[in-house]
Amino acid sequence: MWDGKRISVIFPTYNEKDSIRAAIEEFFSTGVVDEIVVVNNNAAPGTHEEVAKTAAREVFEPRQGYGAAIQRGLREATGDYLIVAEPDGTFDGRDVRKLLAYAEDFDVVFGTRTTTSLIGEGANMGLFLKWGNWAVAKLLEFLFDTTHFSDVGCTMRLIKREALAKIADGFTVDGSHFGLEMMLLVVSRGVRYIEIPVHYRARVGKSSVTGDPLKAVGLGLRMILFILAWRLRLARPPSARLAAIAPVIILVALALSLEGTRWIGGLVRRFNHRGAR
Ligand SMILES: Nc1nc2c(ncn2[C@@H]2O[C@H](COP(=O)(O)OP(=O)(O)OP(=O)(O)O)[C@@H](O)[C@H]2O)c(=O)[nH]1
Ligand SMILES: [Mg+2]
Repeated sequence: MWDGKRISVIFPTYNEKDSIRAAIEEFFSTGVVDEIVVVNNNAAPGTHEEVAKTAAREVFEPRQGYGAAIQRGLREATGDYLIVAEPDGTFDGRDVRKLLAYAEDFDVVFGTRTTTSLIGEGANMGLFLKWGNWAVAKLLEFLFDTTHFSDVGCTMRLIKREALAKIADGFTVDGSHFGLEMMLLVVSRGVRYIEIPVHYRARVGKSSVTGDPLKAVGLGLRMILFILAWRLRLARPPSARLAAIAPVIILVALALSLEGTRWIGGLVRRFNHRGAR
């Protein structure tokens, strides 16, 4: 309980057999968590046995994917404030109280994993992932004129039950960019939100998404297109669509033209060099 509110934590699980029990114990040890709902998403053998040793409630979601699992958890949780996190050892139970402190003024509190001094030894948040997340977050911030965002991939976040009721009918993504869809729904439906720094630690076991650079780039591109598509769809009146994403088109054109100028310069230099021989 916190401030008279019941607190639920949602842990989607796929490949966290070796860390899930400790994660459940760590989050319960905060003393404020009333319920932990584990969403077993066709998880690794042995996961169920580990969860059974704890006080968490386990539900089974056959529809595969990060988004499908979290949506199920949000439907199952019974608390007033719902906190989503991952049971892979990356998130710190102590951040629960930080999210709750901000819940006094906001209906959704997003975490960000890009705060240098909170990135733990061995955490999967090198330069590429940190600045990649930051860049996509800035695109979202600019195109939707939001408050500060610096991460589009942080699972750890708090949502109040009433805020969830305002956005839940808009969930469509079962896969890895569900977290971004939730952010877009929050910023576009008049929900009060803030982003705050959370710890990000080394993962226990193997990552199935951002641990693979190719998958991470693919996810990043998908997220950029998803944000642009949302911006186009929400442009009012529809004739303002081009204007809505014009700054992005100009930036891309500029980057390409700079690259193009360099390329033409290189050609000219090579041509001159040959002429001089
Ligand atoms: N990959 C994957 N994850 C799922 C699925 N269903 C639920 N999840 C959960 O989604 C979370 C994200 O998966 P991770 O493998 O940790 O990927 P990540 O968080 O991008 O990368 P790291 O935390 O750096 O390992 C974990 O808590 C998984 O248990 C699924 O079908 N596939
Ligand atoms: Mg993870």
